[in-house]
Amino acid sequence: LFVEKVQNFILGVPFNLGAAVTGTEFAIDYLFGEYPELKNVIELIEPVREDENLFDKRLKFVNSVISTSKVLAERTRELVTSGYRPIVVGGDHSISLGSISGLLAEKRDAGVIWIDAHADMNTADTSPSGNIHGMVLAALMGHGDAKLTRLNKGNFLDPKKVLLFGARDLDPGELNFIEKYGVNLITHDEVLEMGLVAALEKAKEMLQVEELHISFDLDSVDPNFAPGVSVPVNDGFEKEEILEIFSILFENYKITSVDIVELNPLTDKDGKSVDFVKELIDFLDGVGR
Ligand code: Z70
Ligand code: MN
Ligand code: MN
Ligand code: MN
Repeated sequence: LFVEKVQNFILGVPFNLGAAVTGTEFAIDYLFGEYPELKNVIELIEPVREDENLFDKRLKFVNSVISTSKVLAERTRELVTSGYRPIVVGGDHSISLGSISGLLAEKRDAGVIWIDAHADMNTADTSPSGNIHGMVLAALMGHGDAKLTRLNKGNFLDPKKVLLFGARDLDPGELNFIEKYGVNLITHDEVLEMGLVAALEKAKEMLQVEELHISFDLDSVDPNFAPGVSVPVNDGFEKEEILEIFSILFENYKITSVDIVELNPLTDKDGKSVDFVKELIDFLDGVGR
């Protein structure tokens, strides 16, 4: 039996304006420095830098976030249409507004698993920071400032098709949001209680989708193993657990696309995080259908 494998196509998006701090804009150069062979396989998406109202503390750098996400959405859509599996390496998590909007334009019924210490489900009204990387998942479900929600042209994610997995640092507004809209949630504590395999079984019952996008934020990993992130949170998954999660997801769903975001070279130690991102890229090369 010959089953044609979906080819991965890696996009690098060296963007940081969705986050509070500098660093993730150097992530792709960092990867290329450590692993020069990746220069041949990663297509760069140049961030777009727009004029900004620097007094806007509710939606920081919103124009640049939107313009960059538009370019990424267009490219992601083209790749999905052509039968590829886009692997989007960030860059801060705001770029998922682009990758997921591009995916949904082509595959309206796809679901999303958001593997992250955070929920990224604030709106401009609830955000403690004004950083858009903390708002993108809400925007993709159609909530928040119209500048952000417009981007995916009404192809909003159904909260029932979204699963937040491994969260361990939720803001009050995000907890409200999850409850109000019925977003699926399995916290990191729940994963520890249940065990990883049982947690992913539960995920399968919750997420009734065939096609799934994996949005992986590196800060879902314990900072002891992946310190190179912009907003570290204590505890979290071990690297092997992330690989196991990915393996099981590839067994349970057709994985349409993947984000790997928030790699920050300025906070990395001994290349731990960049090595893990490379390991993940290699792993994705070997799995799937
Ligand atoms: C906080 C906020 C966040 C990622 C940090 C932090 C959000 N909830 N997201 N790192 N990827 O500012 O909204
Ligand atoms: Mn995130
Ligand atoms: Mn995060
Ligand atoms: Mn731990």
